[in-house]
Amino acid sequence: IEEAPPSTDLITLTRHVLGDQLRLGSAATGDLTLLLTAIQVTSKFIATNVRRARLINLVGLAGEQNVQGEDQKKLDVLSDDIMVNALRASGKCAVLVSEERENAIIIEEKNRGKYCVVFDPLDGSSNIDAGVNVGTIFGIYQVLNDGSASLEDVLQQGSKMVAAGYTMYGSSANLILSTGQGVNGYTLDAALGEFILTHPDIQIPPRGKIYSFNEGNSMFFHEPVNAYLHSIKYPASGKPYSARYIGSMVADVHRTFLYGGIFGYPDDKKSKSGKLRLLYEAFPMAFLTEQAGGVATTGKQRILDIVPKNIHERCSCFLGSKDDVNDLLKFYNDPK
Ligand code: AHM
Ligand code: MG
Repeated sequence: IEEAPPSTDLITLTRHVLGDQLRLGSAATGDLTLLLTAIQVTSKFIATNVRRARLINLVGLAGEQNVQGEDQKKLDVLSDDIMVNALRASGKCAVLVSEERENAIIIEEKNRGKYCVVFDPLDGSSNIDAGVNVGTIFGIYQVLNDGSASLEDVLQQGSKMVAAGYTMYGSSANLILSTGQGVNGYTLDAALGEFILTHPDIQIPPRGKIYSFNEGNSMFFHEPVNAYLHSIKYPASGKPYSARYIGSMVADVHRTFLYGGIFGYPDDKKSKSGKLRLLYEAFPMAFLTEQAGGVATTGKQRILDIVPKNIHERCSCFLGSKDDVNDLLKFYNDPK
């Protein structure tokens, strides 16, 4: 069998985003493209570290020393450093919020740009020792007033984000991105060092056959969630849904985008606000979900409508196929 010749017209992430910006005309300054270039570099750097983690002593606890007597950093602390350094150096950021840091970083005036980036540098890092997929999640806002930089800039509704995405570090590194005109997926070509467009215009199937919850928490779940789960496990059709739960949000959401179904991390009787963080977990994933034709809700309201009160707050989170999430909402709206 003859192999097809390799493509000589690769669409890189930068080329793709630049094309979008050019189409927007004079309003676009190219700043977002430059910021996304910085984010791409961090993803490549983190991907390399995740892959080599065991070999270069990155697994384990921060605070330990390696054989050379150097302080070791846990992979999530290292990933956070990588992100903060690159974003600050890009000159395009005003405020940064990281899961790893208690306080927001206000970028000093001389390096300041007009974007704010909220991110979880290495989500799912508790899985890393087992080689499970982990990822970086990010959301991008524009500052409220040009030149300024304050906490208010990152306490805006999720719907105000101008872009959001994640990079999943698995057998390959996949960067999924939306700048508000649909969702595209890019795969890192390690030889070229470029993210290449491999999943154009991702649309979540309107209905799936998979549910993804940590059902071990069922005894704490509120009634609508348990009633919904019962309905998909004991359906009149006799065809129950399949359970898939990796426990790494990026991987569980990624599968949900491609195959459809529902992902949920609800608030419950024990975790009153759920577990997932609003700013840098729920918002970016909700933004991508809606851009891909799905629904993202807390059960009581649209996630992107929430106005955050503090940068690390948590929220209940369900997202995925439109029909599946709407089925769940019926149990919230019409409790028996
Ligand atoms: P982390 O930010 O400390 O890594 O926690 C977030 C992770 C998500 O990736 C995942 O969806 C969730 O925690 C899994 O939680 P649980 O182990 O309670 O099911
Ligand atoms: Mg996290």
